[in-house]
Amino acid sequence: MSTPTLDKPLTLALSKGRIFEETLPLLAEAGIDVPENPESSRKLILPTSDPGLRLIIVRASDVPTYVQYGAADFGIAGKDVLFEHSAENGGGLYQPVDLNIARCRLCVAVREGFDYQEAVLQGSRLRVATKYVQAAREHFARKGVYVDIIKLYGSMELAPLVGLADAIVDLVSTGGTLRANHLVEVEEIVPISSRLIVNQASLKTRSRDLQPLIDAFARASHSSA
Ligand code: PRT
Ligand code: MG
Repeated sequence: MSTPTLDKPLTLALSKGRIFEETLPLLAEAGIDVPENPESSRKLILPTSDPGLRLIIVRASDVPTYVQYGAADFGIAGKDVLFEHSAENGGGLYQPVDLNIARCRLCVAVREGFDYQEAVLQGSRLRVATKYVQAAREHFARKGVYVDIIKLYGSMELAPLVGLADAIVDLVSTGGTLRANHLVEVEEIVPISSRLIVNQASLKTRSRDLQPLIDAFARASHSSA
């Protein structure tokens, strides 16, 4: 007699750091514990207390890619990441729940003393350094401001200080990083939080397993909002 085989566990893609930390309480509300911490264990595949669910730990900006290709059934990613991903790769990700975690805002910031409004009025071409190229391009196009976008992968705050750019487009939460570098926020582009994203095929073929977890995330995010 053959032994019954368990279904492959569902795979949830997460980045370590703030998204992992803020997802733990949502999983706990669904009765799911994660016994290991990715910071100390260095493991990239983590079991949970639910044999039907495992986590994979990937870079924040890679979460949509794992979900889009079905290597993860679902994942959690910031709207900033989702916006850049969909601009480059098209839609195709189902985004059923705003989890209201890892909240911040996408902003334009400049060096203290730089007259941003005047520069915009004058119609001078602004140099803008950012990791969020698509969001920045769209924002300035909407305003009718000509910009040269300079793509950076991190430490955007440095760019206006060393003459690489007039302005940056970056995420701000407490504002501490801007202050420490003598920068000021001059415009909010959009508030940011993280969303649950789901692979379309998984949603069809594994909905019996997935839907209860999607519902649990929705309930947990409402009770914490
Ligand atoms: O770090 P890595 O390059 O691997 O990727 P990542 O920076 O995308 O990952 P992570 O874990 O830092 O951020 C994951 C997600 O958290 C982002 O995609 C956002 O949706 C969200 N989030 C929320 C933030 C912040 N708050 C935030 N404050 N992401 C980044 N920051 C950075 C910001 O870029 C700036 O450098 O924190 C700094 C500003 O913080 P304050 O508090 O000083 O204003
Ligand atoms: Mg980071």
